[in-house]
Amino acid sequence: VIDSTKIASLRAAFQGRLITAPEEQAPFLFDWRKRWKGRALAVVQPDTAQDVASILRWCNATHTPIVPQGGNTGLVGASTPDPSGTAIVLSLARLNRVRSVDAINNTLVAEAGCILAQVQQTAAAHSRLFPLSLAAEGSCTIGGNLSTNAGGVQVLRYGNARELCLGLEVVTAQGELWDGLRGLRKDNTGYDLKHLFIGAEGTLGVITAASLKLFAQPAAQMTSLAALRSPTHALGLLTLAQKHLGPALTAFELMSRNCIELVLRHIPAAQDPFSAQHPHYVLLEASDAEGQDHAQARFEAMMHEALEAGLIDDAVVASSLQQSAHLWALRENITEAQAKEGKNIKHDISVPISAIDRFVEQTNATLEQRFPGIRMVVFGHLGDGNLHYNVSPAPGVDPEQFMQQEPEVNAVVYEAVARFSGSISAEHGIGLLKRDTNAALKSPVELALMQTIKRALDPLGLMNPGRVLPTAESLR
Ligand code: FAD
Ligand code: 2HG
Ligand code: ZN
Repeated sequence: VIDSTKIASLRAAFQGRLITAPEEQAPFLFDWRKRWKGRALAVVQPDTAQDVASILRWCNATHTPIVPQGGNTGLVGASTPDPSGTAIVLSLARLNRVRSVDAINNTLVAEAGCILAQVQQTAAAHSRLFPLSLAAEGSCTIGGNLSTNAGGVQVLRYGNARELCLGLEVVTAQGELWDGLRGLRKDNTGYDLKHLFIGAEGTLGVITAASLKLFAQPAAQMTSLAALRSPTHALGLLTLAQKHLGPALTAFELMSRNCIELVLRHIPAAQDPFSAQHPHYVLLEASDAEGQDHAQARFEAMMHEALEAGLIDDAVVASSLQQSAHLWALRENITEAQAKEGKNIKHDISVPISAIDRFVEQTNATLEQRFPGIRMVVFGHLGDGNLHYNVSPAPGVDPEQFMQQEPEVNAVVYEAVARFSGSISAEHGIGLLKRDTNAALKSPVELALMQTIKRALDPLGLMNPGRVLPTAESLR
């Protein structure tokens, strides 16, 4: 039951855009995978950080839970409300201004609702690079990227969202505005508070703006798709590429054949550049500071050695921006294609890079034996030791029945992750999807420290309740 008195009082406290009509609220209530559907008291779209602060003060006074939302592209069920209808969705979409660019300091201050692609374009307009890059960049926001500590395809060279942030502006759970937008590379003045809010998935406060690091744009780039036999060969290629290219190696993405098949089936413009099929592929990108000839000579020397050493069976090297975009499309459309294929189970694991081939070999074997015909849709950021170790049902298997096996599939994968001293969430976060598994795997000391931080910053438990950490109720 929607509380109309409460909505009237929110409307009075906040003069901005308030969405209460069910058809207008709908896109804010579902997650990208359409896995979680909730209800909200209202969707609130403030224009300024001061508006955010006044909304949070109202939420404190009325004990109303808050679900911050950026582009709603998160994959772990953290950006949509629960079915109770008691929370507000706080959409940051209208806080979308780039406040300043300092090309000498190599910094850019963006509001939380800026779309990632908009920030990349603004940096490029100043001949600078903002290197965070992921397939959702046309709709995800800087606030969401920082709140999930997003990774993407260039972490290998530039680090994840945390490493790209120098300062934050935050509205605390109590509704105070903290201006921590310092653009400093060095600042040892006590606890580094921004790191509490980065990766917190909206459970500690609301990010309203960020000071971001910019870099020099590369003078030239080389993109190649290499076909190879196994993840072990891919590790050999990674070592070789790092030896030849050092920090110029900016992306190293692994894909199993099933990934390419899904993209070819569901993405109309996609084309297989090879005439034969191969078990695995690696998309490599090198970014060179010196220019095209230098880039090409170094890259081709490396690929030649890889062929000679039998690490790769075939390769295409893009000779135009358009060809490079086609190769990247095979990689960037896997998530979309797997969703079009139907229900699937996702894992976003990391293990030490040196163990990745053994992890894949052993875990594939167990899953294929336990779930005959299961399709391993394995891809991701091999250079970071992070794989999207996803699975789709065998053709013909009822999707609902397959999803009922999720706990069993997860148990196999997470046992292997533990055996290889890995993580169950490398870059997507915990949200609702992995909350209880994470709580079971963390040491009691680590979990208690997290709960202490949560209680200190959000004593009423209003910030994105039930996400990341179990609530008292869910533990009962
Ligand atoms: P949302 O989904 O809206 O929110 C995510 C979390 O952040 C929620 O907990 C929300 O409450 C919180 N939040 C949002 N804004 C704020 C704020 N201003 N203050 C406080 N909390 C806030 N992720 C990767 O890491 N790497 C990838 O390569 C990658 N590729 C993807 C590809 C596709 C096709 C899709 C659909 C998703 C992909 N993701 C990837 C996941 C997702 O895009 C990222 O997690 C992204 O950072 C989420 O940004 P968002 O603005 O959509 O956040
Ligand atoms: C990617 O690397 C994303 O493309 C999405 O992190 C992963 O679909 C997924 O599981
Ligand atoms: Zn990823």
